[in-house]
Amino acid sequence: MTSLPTDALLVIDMQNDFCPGGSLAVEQGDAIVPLINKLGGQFEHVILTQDWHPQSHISFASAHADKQPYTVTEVAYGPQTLWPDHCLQGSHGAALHPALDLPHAELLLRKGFRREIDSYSAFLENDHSTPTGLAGYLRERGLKRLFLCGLAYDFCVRFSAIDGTALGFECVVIEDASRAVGLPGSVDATNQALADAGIRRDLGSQLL
Ligand code: VGL
Ligand code: ZN
Repeated sequence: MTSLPTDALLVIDMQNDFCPGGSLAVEQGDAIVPLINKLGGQFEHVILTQDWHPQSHISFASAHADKQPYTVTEVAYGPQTLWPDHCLQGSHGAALHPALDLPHAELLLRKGFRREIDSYSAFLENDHSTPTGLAGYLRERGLKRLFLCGLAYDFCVRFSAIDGTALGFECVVIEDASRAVGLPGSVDATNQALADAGIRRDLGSQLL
């Protein structure tokens, strides 16, 4: 495909901790790296996100008494899924996957750096009100249509696409360039939420 000067590829959280061997490994998380690299070559504008948590982050089960990873707890802004410690600021696990080859990426946006608020979405933190600044960046740069890929399909890709759409950007999720954590029901819920929001899912192999 020929991407427009107003298109951007948004590569979500392609980090070691979300790949096999990492603390919150997504099955086959690393298998999408070659396709993402190829897609990157088709876009003038590439933006990366990086999950970037401090010690004792609110999303870590270890930061709560008697809580296990992959359960849900109630925090000030509502329900929050708890995870193993992951993507600690400056750690190897938080680093981008070494085979990711997108040297022309224009922005690396870090999120989830406030101890008290998690951020799945690249636009709004999990309180649904604290902005990350990405919408302003895209608007100032005249970027209007986003192709989303990366990890994880059912969390950060999902909520980035939903919030991006609500904020006025046309979002397309590249399904074969994403992989899901796959908690019970999470993929079905994601497919439904994307459909309800009118968000198109496409195949990267079709875009190349
Ligand atoms: C993510 C769980 C916790 C993601 C980040 O990138 O989808 N999932 N932190
Ligand atoms: Zn996280």
